[in-house]
Amino acid sequence: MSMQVQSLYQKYESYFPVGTCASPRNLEMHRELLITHFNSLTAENHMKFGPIHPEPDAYNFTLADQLVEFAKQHNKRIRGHTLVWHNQNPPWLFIDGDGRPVDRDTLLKRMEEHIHTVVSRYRGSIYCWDVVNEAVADSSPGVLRQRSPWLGIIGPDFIAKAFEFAHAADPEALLFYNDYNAVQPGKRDKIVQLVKGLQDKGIPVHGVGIQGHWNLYWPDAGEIRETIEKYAALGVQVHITELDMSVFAFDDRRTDLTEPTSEMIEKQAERYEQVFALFREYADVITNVTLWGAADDTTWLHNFPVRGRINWPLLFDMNHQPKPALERVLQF
Ligand code: HXH
Repeated sequence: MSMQVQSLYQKYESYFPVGTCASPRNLEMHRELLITHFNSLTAENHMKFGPIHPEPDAYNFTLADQLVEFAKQHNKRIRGHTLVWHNQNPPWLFIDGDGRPVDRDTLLKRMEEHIHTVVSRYRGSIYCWDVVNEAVADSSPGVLRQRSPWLGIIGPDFIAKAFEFAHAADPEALLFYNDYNAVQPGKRDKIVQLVKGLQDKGIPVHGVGIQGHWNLYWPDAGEIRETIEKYAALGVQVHITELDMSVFAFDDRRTDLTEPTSEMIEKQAERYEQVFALFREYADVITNVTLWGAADDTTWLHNFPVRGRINWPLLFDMNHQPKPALERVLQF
């Protein structure tokens, strides 16, 4: 028995595509939800460097190909995620045969070969790429995150190089810089600085991805609005790339809740209503809104940032039924 609601992506057809992340597991478990409610898909993990390029001379395209096939069959677009990041890399990537760090030229060659291979393979199937993920520092003074082997070995131009390689491999693809805490004023201004710097050098960058890993208490809508305006002022598109609305404050350590409280569910509905209203207002710059999951039974937030803290951050519940948040997002 399942409640009938209108299709989410159809309701938003004149605003922006509405996406979710896909994994081999939820492609099966959430098959109907994916088909009915979302028209954009992002691989949660299997296009990342480690999973897709586990050995220097071996790629594993099986899962990525399956996603592309599913998307073709069901007429969904695909956001590619992600080419250059400091996490989920294969063990071989930054070292030579003797286990010593490789030099700049070697790593640039590896980056170029990887980007060329992956982006060309999906040319025409993947319409945009998160070329660089999470390269900006949170609170330390400089613009760039210091703890990244890409930065350490190549230097700060690793970002420009990644965008150039991606553009060469698929000149039609839209190229994004994607990050979390991207609405937090300090970090937001660094992202603006980064993108401006790329634009000044003539590097092809077409958009900023705002990972919407948000919660009931943060961020406030005014901060989101200001952020959208600042990125839009750069002349780039904005994607909301990884939206979920945790029912917990970030550092809440409680792991004993087995059901969300009714207050949480109501507050969450208000928050989703508020942010989607904002997204609609900026539909001329926001060209994709992607949730980081379809239903509450599979979300990375069950284990982040607190292991085993069950969370209920999405629009469909544990049984794949619409939540009050979904109804409010559809009500306008
Ligand atoms: C995203 N990172 C990734 O882009 C996505 O690929 C992945 O599937 C899920 C989330 C979000 C993230 C960023 C930093 C981070 C944790 C998650 O590191 C922190 C660790 C502790 C405290 C704060 C951030």
